[in-house]
Amino acid sequence: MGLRPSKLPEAQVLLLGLDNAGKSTLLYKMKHNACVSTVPTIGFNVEMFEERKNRKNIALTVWDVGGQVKMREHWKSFHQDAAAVVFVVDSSDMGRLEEARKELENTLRSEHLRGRPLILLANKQDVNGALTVTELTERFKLRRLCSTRDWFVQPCSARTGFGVEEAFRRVVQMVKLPSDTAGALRDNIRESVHHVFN
Ligand SMILES: Nc1nc2c(ncn2[C@@H]2O[C@H](COP(=O)(O)OP(=O)(O)OP(=O)(O)O)[C@@H](O)[C@H]2O)c(=O)[nH]1
Ligand SMILES: [Mg+2]
Repeated sequence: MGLRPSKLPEAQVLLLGLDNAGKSTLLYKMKHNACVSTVPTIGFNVEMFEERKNRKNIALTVWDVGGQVKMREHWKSFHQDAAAVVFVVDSSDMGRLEEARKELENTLRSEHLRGRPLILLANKQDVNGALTVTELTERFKLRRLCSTRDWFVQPCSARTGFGVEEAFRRVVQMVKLPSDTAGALRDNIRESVHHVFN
């Protein structure tokens, strides 16, 4: 799923969550530190980031997939290469918490996402009455749900920028890079294919 040839270690990050959770707003805040006005995403948005991890530069590709009901059936097409899942929740929308919890549970059941870290973003903290990290952790029963993976809940507001940098840093820290041996093997295969066909 890479967007450009890169010699840097690469990882794909999947940004999921219900429609209106704030995924696209977050993506552009992370990428450009800009407040953009968004429209519901039909399909996906994708951005590349170059970051430092373990004293090396790495390339992160962040896929922001639309969260409307008709889009959710496509989420699974993005599971296979995901090295981390970032699930965005509108912490102020009590009426849709259960729907969000069910979608998260469903997503984490995927074989392809087994053992992948989860970063839950408790977004819209600027709204009065938004659920806290502790409340969200309990409502989502995260300790039980994530007993076999690393997980972290970060409060943030894509609108004001509160917590967004911390959220991104946490993603970089928790993302699992494909092992160097896998990368070397892939490069060897690419070279062999190139050799055979040229
Ligand atoms: N108050 C507040 N509003 C936010 C925040 N983040 C996003 N919004 C608003 O929430 C609405 C939906 O934001 P989007 O980023 O388009 O939501 P999305 O998750 O990408 O939605 P889909 O593309 O339909 O899946 C927009 O009006 C945003 O301005 C936030 O932190 N606080
Ligand atoms: Mg969107």
